[in-house]
Amino acid sequence: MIMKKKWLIPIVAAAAIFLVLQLYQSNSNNNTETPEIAELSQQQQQQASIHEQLSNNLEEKQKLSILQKDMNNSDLLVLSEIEADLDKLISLTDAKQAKQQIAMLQEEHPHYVYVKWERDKAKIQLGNFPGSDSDEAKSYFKDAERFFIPGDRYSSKLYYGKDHHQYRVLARVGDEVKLTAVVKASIIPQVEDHQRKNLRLVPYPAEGTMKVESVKPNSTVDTTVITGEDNGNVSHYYEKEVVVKFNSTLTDDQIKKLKQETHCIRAEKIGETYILTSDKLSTEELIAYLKENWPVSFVEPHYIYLTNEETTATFIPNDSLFSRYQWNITNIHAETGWNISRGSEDVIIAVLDSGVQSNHPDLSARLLAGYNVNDGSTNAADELGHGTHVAGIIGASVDNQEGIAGVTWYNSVLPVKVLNSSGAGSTYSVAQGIIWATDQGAKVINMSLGNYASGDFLHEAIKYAYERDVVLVAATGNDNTNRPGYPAAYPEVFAVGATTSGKQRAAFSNYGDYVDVVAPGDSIASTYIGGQYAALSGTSMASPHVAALAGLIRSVNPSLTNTEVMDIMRQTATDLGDPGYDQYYGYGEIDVQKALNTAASYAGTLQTYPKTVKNKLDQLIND
Ligand SMILES: [Ca+2]
Ligand SMILES: [Ca+2]
Repeated sequence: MIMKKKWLIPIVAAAAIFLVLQLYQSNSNNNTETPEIAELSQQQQQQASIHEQLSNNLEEKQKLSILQKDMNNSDLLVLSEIEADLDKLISLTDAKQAKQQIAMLQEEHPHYVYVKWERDKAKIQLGNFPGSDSDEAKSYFKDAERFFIPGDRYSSKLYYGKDHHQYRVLARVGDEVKLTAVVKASIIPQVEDHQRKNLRLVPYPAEGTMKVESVKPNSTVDTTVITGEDNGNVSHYYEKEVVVKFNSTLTDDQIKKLKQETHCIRAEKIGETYILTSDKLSTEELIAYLKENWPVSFVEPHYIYLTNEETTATFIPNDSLFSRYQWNITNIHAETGWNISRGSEDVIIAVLDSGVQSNHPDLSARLLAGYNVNDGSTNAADELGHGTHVAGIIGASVDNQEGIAGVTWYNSVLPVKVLNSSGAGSTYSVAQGIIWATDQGAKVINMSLGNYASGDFLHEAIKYAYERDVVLVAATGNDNTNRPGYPAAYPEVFAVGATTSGKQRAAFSNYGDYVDVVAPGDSIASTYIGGQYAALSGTSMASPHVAALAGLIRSVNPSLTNTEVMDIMRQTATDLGDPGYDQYYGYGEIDVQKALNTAASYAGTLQTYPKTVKNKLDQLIND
């Protein structure tokens, strides 16, 4: 069957964009003159300054738009997950059961600060209602009450509670049950803070310090590529559905009239925008009717965003965010690859990062007890979010009706905390982490981190792992530069750049002759701290796709050596960009299905045959 991945049209709360712009403006750097420029004539000075500003502006604008997209998509992700959670709750008609489920939901996802479940006269309310005393919050509650037809959904604009956090009121109407919830929108500021550092929009730990990816800013514009995905395929939309915004707030009577006249079977309100679904009128008829009879500020089809890729899928997991957001899984042909292998818990993938949230409901089942290199403890809790996101891409529980699907179903994930809460760590701590993970039996190590300085001690640790048959995978960095970053550029390490859903190199992705392959790294949906989900961009997000593939390969054929695993990933990649190997895409984008097919039947090539035999002899001798 043909399956298409779709991004819902990002209906973005205007407030969120405003917030980003505000913060951006207030943080923008005042460029100080360099002595060199000061000696030039005033006119030259002005020109140079304008040129520099333009370059910086373009680079910043691009990164800012990536940041904005990540924030918007993270908000959409969280909203979608909330929809799935509320859909589950609304099917519960027994009050006692509902109470249990709501309590569990609040424990796993603390952002559900208040949930009300009503059926006839039975009413359950759990949690606090922040900002309930504000007129704004009250008006949203009143607004929510106006949605009463089964199938109706309501989602308010974001508002600030007294604690200065943002909240949103949501309502769902089922056949018998009505649900109202208040959800803390903590993901937006978290992702903003995180990605401003990650994409180097704010100054970040100095060079020489290991950090989340290589982040030296690059001010040249000539090598900048524009991502192609914005020009993507937008010609598909939901039938009998429109997105409409009115010039003024509708009264109760007006809403009633509107629903009647459009034969509305479902109304969804997001901020000030409605999505109306009719059981009779076509999209065109709905648009014509609304334009003619109502003061609309805009009305348009409810577009479905599709990636260019269509593939024969044999399995669609039921994870609530999968079909809408996880184009990355489809682009690398993981679903079809899962017919060959879904991984093995015996093959351990270590994640050297900021730690991992050990009790995330979509991740905990895959996690081994971690290690914190900074203090030698077993506490590898993630304060930053980065490591939890990376780990989810590798191994979030698949087909559990929750959140996202990882690339592997069963491989064990070993959290090794080598970065502190600010996302920085030393070359020494990364080296220690590599040695520790190797000694623990990790068969694959993912390193979504790096810098531009090569250290002997780090290289020694890399060699230590490499000689012990570990596959080492690392991100190239986010500066659109060909300056080699480490550990990615070490010859023993498999270097990964990032692609978009349209299979273009991501605008920020570093390149060079050390790049092995590329993998999805643009607004990737994954697990996030606080039992949440976030969409993040970066080569940090690309690398774990490849680490997961290495884990799957070693699960389907444990006799392969690390060099054979790397060869298979290179040889089976889909060539992109200029024909053959090139410095932007390496050997191309990984293909899980092809790689696993090859791995399953791999008997060694002529070149690697002697090594394979030696490896097997060594194994026999050691056994
Ligand atoms: Ca899941
Ligand atoms: Ca190529």
